[in-house]
Amino acid sequence: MVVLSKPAMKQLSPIKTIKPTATFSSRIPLIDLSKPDSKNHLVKACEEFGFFKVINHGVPTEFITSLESEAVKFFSLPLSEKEKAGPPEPFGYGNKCIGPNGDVGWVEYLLLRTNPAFDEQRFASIFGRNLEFPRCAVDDYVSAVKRMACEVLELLADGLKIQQRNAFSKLLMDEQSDSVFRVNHYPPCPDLQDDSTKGTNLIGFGEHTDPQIISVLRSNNTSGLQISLRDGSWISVPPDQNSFFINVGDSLQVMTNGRFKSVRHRVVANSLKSRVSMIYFGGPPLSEKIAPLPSLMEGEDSLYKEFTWFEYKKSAYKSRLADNRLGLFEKI
Ligand code: GA4
Repeated sequence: MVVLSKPAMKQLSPIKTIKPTATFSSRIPLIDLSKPDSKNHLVKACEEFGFFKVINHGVPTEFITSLESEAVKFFSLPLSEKEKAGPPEPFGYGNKCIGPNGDVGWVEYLLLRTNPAFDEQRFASIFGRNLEFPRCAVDDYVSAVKRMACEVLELLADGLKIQQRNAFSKLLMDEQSDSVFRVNHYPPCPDLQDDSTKGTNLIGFGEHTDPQIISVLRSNNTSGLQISLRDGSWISVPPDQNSFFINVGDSLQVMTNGRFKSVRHRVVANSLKSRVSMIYFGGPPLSEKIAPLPSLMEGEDSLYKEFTWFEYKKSAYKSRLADNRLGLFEKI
């Protein structure tokens, strides 16, 4: 007799491998936030790449180094300790499994809410399970990064000549903003020796776009992040621990009626070094209607059906990582 475990395990696909063919690119837009013309460069970067690197960002170095060293400490704990903060539903500690639908990667992570309005749930998944993770280090880091994300969004609104400078940033500033913070650890991947896998690397985090408005990523000096260009080719992003990398998310694509494109990206595990990254995903309140800003339409029709962030998120959590989530919301 076959006994099925209860609840039945979701079918997990094996972790994919990839030939390390993408080349490092110097084409990635570099935005110096201290320069007066940065708004125009920002708009161009969002149109052409949906991705750029930011320097002179104003995030204090001590917030960055302190959170990174806490993350390294946490990921060095025995698995049984880390698992006290899991499984991620969706918040908490996760190992290899990403999201609820069978995606896997060579990664372990902590996923947290950032919003004090959800304080109960925010750290419950971690502190409630008796695990120490430095709440104030997360708060200091996230508030500084959120401030920078809002500055970028305001410069973008200026660059797009939107009258209301805070048209995008107010969604992140809202008390109910549904933003998320993620700390990822990609251990060095084992040497793959089978005939079919020799010379390949494991996928750390499979290709996807971020559903939110904007994502702000910072990593240690280990490579791994790759972005997809408009022609579908992939390039490797040279790591830079002193800078931030910013992604346009699906919601910003919709709010600009497709003028900005959310960027497909993925992480390939490194065979020699650990990669630690921290990402702030700035999202709107759940009840917010996500629609093109009227001033950006200039007589055009919206490319998208009307939906709220709650509806988009619900549908995202039914999808697989690599799916084109916006497809369901495009007008035909
Ligand atoms: C991708 C961006 C963020 O990391 C994330 C991810 C989320 C998760 O890991 O729980 C999702 C993924 C992300 C999009 C589709 C769904 C949900 C895993 C997944 C398969 C936290 C997010 O907001 O969306």
